Order: sequence, then structure tokens, then C-alpha cells
Amino acid sequence: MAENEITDENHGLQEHRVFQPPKEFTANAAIAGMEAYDKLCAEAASDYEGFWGRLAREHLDWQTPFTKTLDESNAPFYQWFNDGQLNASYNCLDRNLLNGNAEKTAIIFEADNGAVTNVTYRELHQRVCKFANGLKSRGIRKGDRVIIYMSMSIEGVAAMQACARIGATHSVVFGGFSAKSLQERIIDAGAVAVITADEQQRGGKSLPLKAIVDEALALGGCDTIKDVIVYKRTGGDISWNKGRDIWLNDLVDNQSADCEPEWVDAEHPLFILYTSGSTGTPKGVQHSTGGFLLWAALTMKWTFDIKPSDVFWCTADIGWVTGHSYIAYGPLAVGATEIVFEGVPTYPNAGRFWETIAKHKVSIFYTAPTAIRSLIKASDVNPEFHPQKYDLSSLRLLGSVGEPINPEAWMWYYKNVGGERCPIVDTFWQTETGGHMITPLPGATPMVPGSCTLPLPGIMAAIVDEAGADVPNGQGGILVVKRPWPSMIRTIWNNPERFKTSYFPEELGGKYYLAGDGAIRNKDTGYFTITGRIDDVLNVSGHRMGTMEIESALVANPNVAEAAVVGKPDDTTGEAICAFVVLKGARPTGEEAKKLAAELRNWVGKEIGPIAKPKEIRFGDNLPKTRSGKIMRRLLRVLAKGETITQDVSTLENPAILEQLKESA
Ligand code: 6R9
Repeated sequence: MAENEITDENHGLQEHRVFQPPKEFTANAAIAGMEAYDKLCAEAASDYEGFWGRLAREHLDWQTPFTKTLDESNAPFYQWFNDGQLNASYNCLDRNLLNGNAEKTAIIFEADNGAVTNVTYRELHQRVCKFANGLKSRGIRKGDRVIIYMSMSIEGVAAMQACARIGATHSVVFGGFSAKSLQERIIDAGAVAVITADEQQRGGKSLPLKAIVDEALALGGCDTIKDVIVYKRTGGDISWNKGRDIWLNDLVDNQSADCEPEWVDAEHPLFILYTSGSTGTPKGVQHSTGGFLLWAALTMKWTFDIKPSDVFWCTADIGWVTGHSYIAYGPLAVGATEIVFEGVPTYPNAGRFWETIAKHKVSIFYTAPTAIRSLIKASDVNPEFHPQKYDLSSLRLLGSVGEPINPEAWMWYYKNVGGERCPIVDTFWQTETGGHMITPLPGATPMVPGSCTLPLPGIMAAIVDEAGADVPNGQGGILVVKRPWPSMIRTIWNNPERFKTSYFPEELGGKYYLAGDGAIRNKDTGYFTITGRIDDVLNVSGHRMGTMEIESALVANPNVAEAAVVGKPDDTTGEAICAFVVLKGARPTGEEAKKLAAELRNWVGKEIGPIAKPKEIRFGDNLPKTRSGKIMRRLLRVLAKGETITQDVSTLENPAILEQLKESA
């Protein structure tokens, strides 16, 4: 592999290594070489609508063809392909029965305990049809919202597909969220049903799901819910509400295995997925059917270069957007064979990923930097679980998603997992973007560790200053997208105003999509490097979390007077949550502080979910504030890092407080 230096001194990461895509890869790639990439970019630049219209016709099956590609008349509520009609489940399933994939394995389910279940496209189609008919038998109809609170399973994917088949809008809630978070989402979505499992199986343990649904509904306000559909995963004890609860088996047993898809307009909401913003409650990101599905299918081909013989494995959970685009829809839309993995990377040991790749001859592997970093550590401690101890020769492409990948982790992944023969696609995107935005193309783009390189063809990504003016390469700024694209967020469910102000702020002219990340482009190559969120959103193990949400959870505790949450860099999780807390009573110290900190951690776990528990809690008599009462978060960030404050603190009302906040409980 050629490893030649580039000269730029101004790159955000001072990274000089360049890795060319392997020639053999380029020879068979969907986008073969930079000329092919440039050609697509030029096509998009010269005829933007024609470009997307062509792709939407080529990659999706339409029941009613669209005649208008992009409608900007009600910007920023853009509409794509909207006089066309289609069905997402038809495009993922029926289409594969018609094009010779009926007996091909659609899903290889790898259970927590290593048991394997395969389903073909024909079987999956039958299951989804029965499921869809079951939903209809309960009166669930097009436009209804259905909450899915399930762990990784074939049934989880089938539930999403079944909703899509009947035109119901699903909203998957990650199984690690608390009853309260679930209740809030049920209420905001006005959902009519919850699909769940008795329990989930993770890392050798059974964890409750149905019990949390019961708790959520008992919190009140969920009167729209008529049905709770329960998939029996473990057979563990659960309580039962007759008339409301129904076993999935009983729901589908006598249903027909045929279900005519509900043809919906391209703009029909396929799903709502809640994600964290910088203020207030989570936002219900609404995605369309046509644009979203086009993107899921197209990026499977462009970014993952998917071929009929590939075994594709995305390790995300269906509770996150990555699991929507690259488990539930994308792989099926292109007729791929994919792994659905129930477990965790470290059970029964830290070799689980590598063993699973060898076992199923995975050829494309897509995971998060946080997993890579934790497995680097684990294999340092116990060399038995080093990837090189496993046969990973089936791999031909690696991917990374969720947070910036640091160059050392990139190099380790490249050498030890990819055997220096697999390109790595470092895919930058967001819940709101529906799929990849800025990423190398594996058969075209020379790779630089730590850089997501260049936007996909047709994605008008740019870096601007706070007034919306372009900044030159080599200078950091705000990442925006200047033109609408098919898979973009359509609105925030129940809150179109918040959609406008969050993503199309007036300060930037109201026309650019604001990603919420900072970025810098390399002076010579124009490559993008993401420098991190510019708002109050944290990224902990690739999970998005708003500091405000955690602060609200903390102050909801009867002992807490005030709280401020900041992120601090963490070797494994990327960022860690550090909370500064003022109690109503006296500032605790020693053992008492430890005890209270543990209580508050559990409290946040209950309020939001275990993923939001602060790693560190510090108590003070007060927080550092300006004379006008504003909390000085930038000082808290310095303290959280354990660094000395060198900034000017003369505007502080109470500089003495900084001393107290140096120590964690
Ligand atoms: C897909 C997903 C989105 C935020 C995004 C950014 C960060 C994701 C990244 C990346 C650098 C990458 N992010 N991928 N940062 N390089 N390859 O993760 O969606 O959960 O909405 O998070 O994650 O900060 O704004 P989501």
C-alpha cells in the first residue's frame, strides 16, 4: 500500500499520511476513481434536480412515478418526489422476491449467546406481511404512530418494516432509555401502540423491556395507546394487562402472509426518531419515505460499494439512526445479506466482534470509534483477543460512524482489523441527515486518518462564519449544507418553528442547513475534518445527549438546587459527562459526597436512561457565574479537564468557588 506524505501544515489534525484505495477495489467499485466521483459532482452541479430525479428513478421502485423532483415553494419545508407514490417495505422485500433474491439470506441473526437464525427474503417478506396484517387487525392505520421499544432482533426489523408496509409512522426508542423518556416520546408522538419484548438479552443478562413499558404507561398521559404488542424473547416473568397487551405470536398466528402494501406519497413520514438538541426536550426528527429510502439504498452502493456476495454488518442498534438507515432499510433495499447482532462487543469476551466476523465471513464491517477504542484497550490487556488472532480475511471494507475517529484508532483499525487491505469509510452524518453526508468513497477517495474527506456527490457542504459567509480552506468554521438533499429532516414532529430556528437560522440567511458541528477544510485537498459540536450537545460513546436534558434531570431531584453539565475528553467514550451540582442543603464532602453522587447518578439513570449517567459529579456551594448570573460553562470545561484556569476571571461574581469545584466526589 502506497503511503506518501502530503505537504499541508494547516490540517486540523496535522495528519500527513495518505492511503490510496487498493487498485483491486477500484477496479470493481460502484464509483471507480476520483474521475467518476468528479463526474457525478459535475452532473449534480449542472442539473441538480435532474441528477436526483435520475437517481430516484434508478434506485427505487415507484408505484406512481413522480413528475416533480424538488418543491422549494415552502422552504425550508422542502418536498422531494412528492407526486410520486411508493412503499418502503415493497422496495425492501417484494422487490427482492421479483429480482431473484427470494431464497437469498436477508438476515443472519446472531444472538447474545451465539445462537444463529437465518431468514431468507421470502421468509422475511412473509413475516412482515403477517405482522402488518396483525397491526391492521388492531385497527392500526396509515398515519398512526407506533412506538417500537425492542432490542436487536429479526422481530425489531420486521416491526419497522410492518409499520412501513401499512403506512404507519414508527418511532423506535432505544432500549436503554428509561420509563420516563419512553413516556415523553409516546406522548409527543401521540402513538397508538407500543411494540416491545418481554425482556432483552445483553451480555449474558436478561434486562426488562415490557416492565419499563408498563411503568411508562403508568406514569400517565399515554391515553392514545390502545395496544401493547409483546414479542416473547426470554420467557421471563412479566405482568399482563388483559385487553391491552397481546403476544406477538397470537397477533400474527392466523394472519395471511400476503399484505398489499399501502402506497404512500413520497413525503409520507416513514419515521420519527427522537434525538437530543441543545435546548429543552428531545426533538422528534421526521423523515420522509421517498427521500430517506433513496439515500439508504444509494449510500449502500456508493459508500459501502455493496455487491451481491457481501455479508454486511453494521453493529449499531435499531434505536439509533444508524440502525434505521444501515440495518432496517438500506441493506434490505439493495438485497444484501446482513448480520443483526443482539449482544455486546465484550461478551463472552472482547474477541466477540472478530469471532463473529470470522464465523459469518463478514465482508463489510461498520462500527463506532468508541467500540474500536475499547477493543484496543481490551486486546492490550489480553492479547488473546487481538483481532490478528482471528481469521478476518473475509473483510474487504471497514466503516466508522458516530464521532470523530482519532488517527491512532484509525491506524489500529486499518492495520489490525483490515489487514492494510481494506479501505476505511469514516462516515460523517447525523440523525437529521438520514444517511452519509461526508465520507470517503472506498474505490475513489485517498484516505487521511481522522478526516471524513469529501461530501457525497450532490451534497453542497461548506464551512461558513457566524454571518454565513464562506471561510477559506485552512480556517475553521461552521458546517452547513447549502442546498436541500433528498434524505434531509423534514420537520420536528409537533414543532415546525423549532425545526426552522434549529436548522435554518436567520443569522445564516435562513437558507443553509446548520449541522451543529464545527469543521475545517484542508488547504490543499479541501478535505473536511469535523472539530466537534458547536452547541450544547455531547457525544458519549457515539450517543447524542443534550447537556440541558441532563441538567433538567438533575434539578428535578428534590436535593438539587442547581446543576451545570459539561463534557470532558475521555479516552474510551470520546466525551464523558461531568456534572457540577449545588445542593439545597450544605455542600457534602468525603463519604457523604460519594454517597450523594451515587444517588444522583442513579437518579439520572431513572430520569433519562443509564447512558446519561454522569461519569463525574462535583459539588459546590455555588457555580461560577458572571455578575448578571450567567453560568460560565467554559470555565467548568477547563475544570472538568483538570486543567488550571488561565482565562480572565475578573467578570466572575464569585471566583472563590472555582477552588471547590476542582475535586470530584
Ligand atoms: C450518525 C450519527 C450526529 C453527530 C454529528 C457529529 C457526530 C457522527 C461522525 C461524527 C465526526 C464522524 N459524528 N459521525 N463526527 N466524524 N464520522 O451518529 O447520528 O447520533 O445524530 O449524531 O455525531 O457531531 O453531529 P447522531
